[in-house]
This record gives sequence, C-alpha cells and structure tokens, in this order.
Amino acid sequence: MGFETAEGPEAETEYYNFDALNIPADHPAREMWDTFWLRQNELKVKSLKLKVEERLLLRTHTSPVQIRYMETHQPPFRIVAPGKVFRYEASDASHDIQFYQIEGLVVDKNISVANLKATIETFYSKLFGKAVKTRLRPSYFPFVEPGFEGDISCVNCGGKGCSVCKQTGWLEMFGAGMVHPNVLRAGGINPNEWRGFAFGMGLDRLAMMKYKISDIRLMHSGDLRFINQF
Ligand code: YSA
Repeated sequence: MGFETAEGPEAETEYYNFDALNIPADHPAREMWDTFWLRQNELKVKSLKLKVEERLLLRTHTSPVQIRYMETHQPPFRIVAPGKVFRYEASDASHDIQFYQIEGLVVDKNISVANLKATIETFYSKLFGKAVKTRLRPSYFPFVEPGFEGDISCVNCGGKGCSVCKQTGWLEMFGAGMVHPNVLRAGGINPNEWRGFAFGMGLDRLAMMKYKISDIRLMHSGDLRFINQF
C-alpha cells in the first residue's frame, strides 16, 4: 500500500511528545498519558539536539514520530512508525508500563475518513488472514479533528459475541482521526494545501489476540518458556 517505515527516539522531548501534537503544558489531555519524566542532566542524548529548557521524557506514544517525519519530508507520503512506548501506570493483564505501538500517517491531497477506514480494514484483514470489519466511534485526541476510537469485529467469534469481546461482537483496537491543522503546521506543512489521517494502535494487544496470550506482562517477563513458543 506504499507505506514507508519511520522511527523516532524513545527518550523524547516534551515538545514532540506533547506541545507539537496540540497538547500544551496546561492542557488537561496530558493526563491521558501518565508520563515517566527523565532527569535531563543525567542523560547524554546528543542526537536529540536538546535546548536547555526542553524537558525529556520516555515517549508515551509513537505520535511524536509524526512531527519528526513531517519536519523532514514533503508530502505526499504514507508512513508507519512502530516502536516502544512507556507509561507510568499500574500494570494488569492488559496494561504494562512498557509496550509497543504502531503509528500511521498519510498526508496527501483529498484524503478523507473513507481512506482511513479502508486502510485500517485492509491492515487487520491481512494480519488475521480473514475479512475484518471496523467501526469508528467519535472520540477525542487533541492531535486530530474529528477523532475516533476504533473497534474491529471480534476475531474470536466473528462478531457474534463471546467472552473475548465481552458479548459485544467488537474489540477496541486503535485511536485515529484526521490530522489537526495545528499538527500539520507544527510539522511545517500547509493545512490549506494538504490533508491527512493518522492512527495509533497497541501492538502487544494485537499479538495477544493473534496468539491467544492471556497476560501482557508475559511479553517482558524474560521467561524463556514463553519466548521459545514463537
Ligand atoms: C490516536 C489518534 C491518532 O491520530 C494517532 C494516534 C492515536 C493514538 C494515541 N497516540 C494513543 O496513544 N492512544 S491511546 O492512549 O488510547 O493508546 C493507543 C493504544 O495503545 C490503545 O488502544 C491500546 O491498544 C494501547 N495501550 C494503551 N495503554 C496501554 C496499551 N497497551 C498496553 N499497556 C498499556 N498500558
């Protein structure tokens, strides 16, 4: 489908993780991402070209890669950015403090939500090797407008309802939306000329579903009995 792979640093600046994504310091949406902050003077991350006043953190999502890529490339483009992210939150069977996400960003002329839906449906159908339906529900992320939370038809029961999907027939899998004009501007792209869509999904939960893994914490347990199965 013409996507290139992009990468960004795991130790990220506050600017790329939040501000450039339309989440200024006083924005309540920062609470959506419980953050590990780094003690800057103990780090020597030269590649980040830090200004003194920029606070460092462990990136809470792969969305900062959107900005880094836009700053250095001219549209049209299509990228995916897989990578590790970190959150300062309590762990349980489906939440860990470190996990993987994959980000998608498409910027072109005449891009619409229909392109987003078709792209994501193709991705999941290929991944699970069978036709998968998607459903978009209105949601809020500061870096998109409109924003969605996305479900796929349950790959365990085909949408009929089972214990995996809690009898709903749907599984919540990703966040997405049309890229907010402020985010395009932060990336140096003219929002009057270009439009885009973006999505972000948790890869560990995807792997859990595909391989029927019951607890996300097994992924980083270092237990060879677990690892050797793959
Ligand atoms: C939204 C819109 C876009 O245009 C682009 C990206 C996004 C996603 C946004 N950056 C984000 O991080 N949303 S999220 O906080 O809901 O996380 C996305 C996915 O990461 C979740 O659907 C879930 O699959 C996974 N996730 C979140 N916290 C997790 C986790 N996986 C494991 N452990 C956790 N603690």
